[in-house]
Amino acid sequence: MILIGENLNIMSKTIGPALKERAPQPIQEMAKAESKAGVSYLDLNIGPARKGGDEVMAWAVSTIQEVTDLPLSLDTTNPIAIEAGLKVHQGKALINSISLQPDRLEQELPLVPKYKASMIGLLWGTEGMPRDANERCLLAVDIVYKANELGIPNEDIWIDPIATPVSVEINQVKACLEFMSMLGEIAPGCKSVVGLSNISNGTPANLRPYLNRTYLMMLLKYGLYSAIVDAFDPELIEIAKGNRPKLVSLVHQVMDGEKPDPSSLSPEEIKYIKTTRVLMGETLYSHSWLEV
Ligand code: THG
Repeated sequence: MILIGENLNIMSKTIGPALKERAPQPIQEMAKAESKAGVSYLDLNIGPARKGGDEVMAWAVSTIQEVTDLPLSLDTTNPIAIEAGLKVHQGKALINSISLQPDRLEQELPLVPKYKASMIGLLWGTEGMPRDANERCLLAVDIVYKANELGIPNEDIWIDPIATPVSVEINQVKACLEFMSMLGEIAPGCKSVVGLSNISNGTPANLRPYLNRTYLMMLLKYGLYSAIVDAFDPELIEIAKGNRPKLVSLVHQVMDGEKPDPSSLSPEEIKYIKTTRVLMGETLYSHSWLEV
């Protein structure tokens, strides 16, 4: 599967100030470190960037592409900044993201064919966050239809069902999985992408990787194509590269309702089983879910 590194992010303690001060070094170091970790795209998240977003984006894209050949995922809600980034980007960029708000669609959708880019279709509608898998389907059909009208082929549309924190709403975590199982039928040929770290937002830092990795394995059951990830979680990268087949099949067994014999399992495997049950909504989430 395709991995998109999330670490070039305005929220980060090193990257935020570097973007503001136009300091190339921390940004180039991060880009090189993410490339070395094995991701295929670099997400460049400059936040809403309402003022001067175009200059920051153009500068950051050029700065990053001086040290890596990887394509970038241009992550901001400011359409002017997106276009400024596309203008200087070498190779095929990924626009992150285009949602279904009419003004955003109108401004941003034409950028996809104009710059021969691909796009993340974010399933966020006029009424905000979709409530369940069915609302996600309606939004997906809508965005694919509107993109196709402009000549954008399905292979250039990466659908993002929006992953939400497990500590906030377990039903949304389940809805995102359920939607993934339906995507292939409602939008054949489209790709899929999930912001994996969202799932563990607000949970203890040392436990976040268990949630991120487990949700990844669960989404893989439904053929997830790509994910925006912490490039510096080596175990997550191994899972994504297909190097943990036994663990992945264990998680899938639990999803199918099987009850593996605990005496045959390692303590590490038991942690993943517990986490799978939390993300399925079978066990209530608490910050100490691995202890119970
Ligand atoms: N879908 C799409 N784009 C997205 C998201 C998505 N872009 C933003 C986000 N979600 C994915 N990127 C991140 C980046 C960082 C973190 C989570 C998601 C994160 N960072 C740590 C924190 O905030 O605690 C550490 C920050 C740091 O580096 O210091 O959790 O869903 N299309």
